[in-house]
Amino acid sequence: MRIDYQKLRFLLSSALLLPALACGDSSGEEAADEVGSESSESESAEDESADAASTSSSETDADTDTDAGTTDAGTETDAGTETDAGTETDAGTETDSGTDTDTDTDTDTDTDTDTDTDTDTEGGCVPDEAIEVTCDLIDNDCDGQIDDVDVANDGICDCLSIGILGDTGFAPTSDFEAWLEEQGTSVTRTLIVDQPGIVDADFLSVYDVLIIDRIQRGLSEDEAAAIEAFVKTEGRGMITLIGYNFDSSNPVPERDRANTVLDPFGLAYVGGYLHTSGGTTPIFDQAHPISMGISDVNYAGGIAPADQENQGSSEIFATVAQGDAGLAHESLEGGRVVVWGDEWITFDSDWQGYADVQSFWVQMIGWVKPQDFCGNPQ
Ligand SMILES: [Ca+2]
Ligand SMILES: [Ca+2]
Ligand SMILES: [Ca+2]
Repeated sequence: MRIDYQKLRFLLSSALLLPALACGDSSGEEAADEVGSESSESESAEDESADAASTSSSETDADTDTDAGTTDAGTETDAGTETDAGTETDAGTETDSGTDTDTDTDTDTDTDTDTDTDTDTEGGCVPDEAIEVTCDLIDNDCDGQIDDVDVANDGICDCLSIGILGDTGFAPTSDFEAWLEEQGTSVTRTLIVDQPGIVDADFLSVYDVLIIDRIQRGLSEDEAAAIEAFVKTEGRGMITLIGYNFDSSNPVPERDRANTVLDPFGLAYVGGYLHTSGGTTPIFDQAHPISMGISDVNYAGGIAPADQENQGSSEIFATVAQGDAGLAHESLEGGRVVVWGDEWITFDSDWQGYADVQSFWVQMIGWVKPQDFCGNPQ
């Protein structure tokens, strides 16, 4: 179910840039039909009378304005229609009415235009759900946000598909993944160490948000480029975490492995390990949407994030005494990346005794998720 839905989203991603597409399509079809009927059908008396009837029923000033440019064309058409006028003189006399009839046909187009105007005013669709509950790339409740589904009102969009790359850290994290799913999301963790080249556009296409956990190997250039496109071109989001730098079981420091993911964005974990003597509570920027209202979150040592190229815009939203702890980056193209200098916020142990861990995740995901999809209702 989720995979089909994501592929649908992938195919329709360009179309989604037009929020009112559904209604726009229908009016477009009607307009096309009308054009076809004008050009292909002779104007029988029946048509004229029908059009005349529609004339009397649709009275719009806008018609007059819009038709001003097309009335001449309509009159020319009538010149050809004088055949019909010849058939029935009186009716021909009313050919003027017929002229109006053509105008009426244009009027129908105008009526569609009016519909479009209503579209703009009323949100562009007919609601079929009072509160949106269906992840189908349609704005079912016509509030201007596609798939802003959050049945439990927990602040995390139920339509999000989250992919986690890499292993868990040294401590259990089952609560974290279970919690993400309890919020309505779908979550898939992929261990990449024995799967070279697994990260490509097709692999990523099913995800809206990517979380880089304790990454076991560096990504290839092609893999990193796929993630770059995932964020920059597709407008999707990524959150990176970093574990203990001195991983004796792997010759390449985790920092360098994680930086293969961040390098295309000009971002990096920099410097050595920030020791915090077991754990500290960062200072959170209360003005940033990620960290607003957040204070009680553990930071148990890690590596500082940095923006080294200023490709887009970056803000440090959390610091510890030893250095920066959290960085929020928005690419020039709009896709977003959060770089967090630790991974303990995924540990079950951190989910006990720290009041704001869950809210922190809600706000990180809400900020980093695609901006044209899956609104954040609250
Ligand atoms: Ca909606
Ligand atoms: Ca929907
Ligand atoms: Ca939810």
